[in-house]
Amino acid sequence: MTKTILLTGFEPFAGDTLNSSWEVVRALAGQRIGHEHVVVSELLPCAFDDSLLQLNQLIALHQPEIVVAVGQASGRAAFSIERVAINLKDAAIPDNVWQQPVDQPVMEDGPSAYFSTLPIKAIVARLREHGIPAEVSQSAGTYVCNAVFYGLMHAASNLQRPVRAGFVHIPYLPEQAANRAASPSMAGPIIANGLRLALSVTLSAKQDLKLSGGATH
Ligand code: PCA
Repeated sequence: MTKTILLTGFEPFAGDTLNSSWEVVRALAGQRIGHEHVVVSELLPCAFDDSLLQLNQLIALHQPEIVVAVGQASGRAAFSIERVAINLKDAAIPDNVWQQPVDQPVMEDGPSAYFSTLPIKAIVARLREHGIPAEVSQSAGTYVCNAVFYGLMHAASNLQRPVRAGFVHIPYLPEQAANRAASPSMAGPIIANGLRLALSVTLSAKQDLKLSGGATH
């Protein structure tokens, strides 16, 4: 029986017409990873409340064994494998339904933070081996991506069956960066390959590698 890997990407936001996360995630729909896992790709709205509602419905519907939420991080030049989701919404810009929460919890009475259960160091190492820029990121921000990451880890920690889950921020696609001076980007096929590698490491790594992935600031 095939097992499901749920990959999510976001709709465009902040006036953009593209979101690299959805462009790449949808390109991976139906692909097989390893012998028995298949990718299901789903789109999330860039809206604080609806994204979490939909994510929970998708987890119930697809019963995935692994969930990786993917978001676009403008200004970042590398794959950012996120380490920690915090229980905080502090939106610098409104979401797509004009909500702009400031200093509110993602979940009342939730823990302050959840850690990714993906093998984040092993993923960074594998991507680098393949010549793809990657780093551990210590913050997914305080906007919709962090809220989805937090809600995902909360959901995963409350399921009966074990589900490994985490969040990956990716750069702009070149076509998004073309009209923005000095904006970093990464070609779609490279990002897609990086996501496939991240998923296959997640399937094979029983535990994470003890490699330095820290930051001094
Ligand atoms: N990036 C935003 C929200 C949606 C997306 O792709 C973020 O980093 O919060």
